[in-house]
Amino acid sequence: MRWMSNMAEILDGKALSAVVKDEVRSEVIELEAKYGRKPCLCVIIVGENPASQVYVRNKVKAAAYTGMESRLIELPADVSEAALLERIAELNADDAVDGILVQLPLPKHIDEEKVIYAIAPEKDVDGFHPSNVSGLWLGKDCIVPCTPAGVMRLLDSTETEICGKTAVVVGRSNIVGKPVAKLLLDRNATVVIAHSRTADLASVTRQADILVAAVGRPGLITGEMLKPGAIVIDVGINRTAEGKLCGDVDFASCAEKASWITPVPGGVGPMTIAMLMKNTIRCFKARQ
Ligand code: L34
Repeated sequence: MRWMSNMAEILDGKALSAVVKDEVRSEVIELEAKYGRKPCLCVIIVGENPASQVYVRNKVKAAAYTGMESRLIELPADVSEAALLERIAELNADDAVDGILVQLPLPKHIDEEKVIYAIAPEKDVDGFHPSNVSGLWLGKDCIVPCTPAGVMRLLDSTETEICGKTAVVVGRSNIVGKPVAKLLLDRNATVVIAHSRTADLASVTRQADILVAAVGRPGLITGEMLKPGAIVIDVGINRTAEGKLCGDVDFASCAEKASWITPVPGGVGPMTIAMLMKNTIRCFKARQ
């Protein structure tokens, strides 16, 4: 219960991700006892994008923490599309592998869509394959992309009713904006999707009881664009010229208006990784 206060509570994604990873860790023990093997996640990284290297390292570390198996496949930036597709085909056929993730973005000479389509849907821990995307939109029980799943888990941790609330999602990407909007709709929120062409963004965001920012524009959302008491989830991960991480939300001004707010770093990023662990467990179970 919160009493009157001008400052938002911090929605601590790092702490919540630890809870989720501990859930997975217990489950890995049970699954190994039951099936005689551990879930196995395979992560492919192409090239040496420093941000991707950090994220992938965090994924492998998280897998190790949960006790599941993991493999890291590092391919050179000039690997051919055909060679990458061949590696994916091998992993699809490998019964010891439960989850396959190809870290995005890929070098320009590789067609990301082809790569995503090549991953067996039952091993698609990102939930990016069209068969999982269609499942999500048709209301099937299917693999939900990690970042959107993490956003929902963060919202649930506030124990706020979502049903009937107005949720504004700023951003319409296939990997965040669109799936988050669908998940909020499934919880009976009234959902608005705003984007770069939205006229008078502030008048839209001021309607939001729940605001999810996923556009990749540092500091786009400021306190004056919020309804007092809004829950603010910042999916942005932008790097300043000095290499500092910042979100799409101007934290200082928004923290004075919001009831809850995620920090960057330490908000959605760690939750993305924790939900990847959950998705790997899910794929493992479905393959048994
Ligand atoms: N295939 N590609 C695929 N799946 C994904 O789910 C991703 N994503 C996005 C980029 N490409 C992908 C990620 O893994 C973004 N993303 C991601 C994962 C982890 C973190 C951020 C983005 C993360 O760990 N963030 C930390 C800070 C890390 C740092 O210091 O740079 C945080 O506290 O926000």
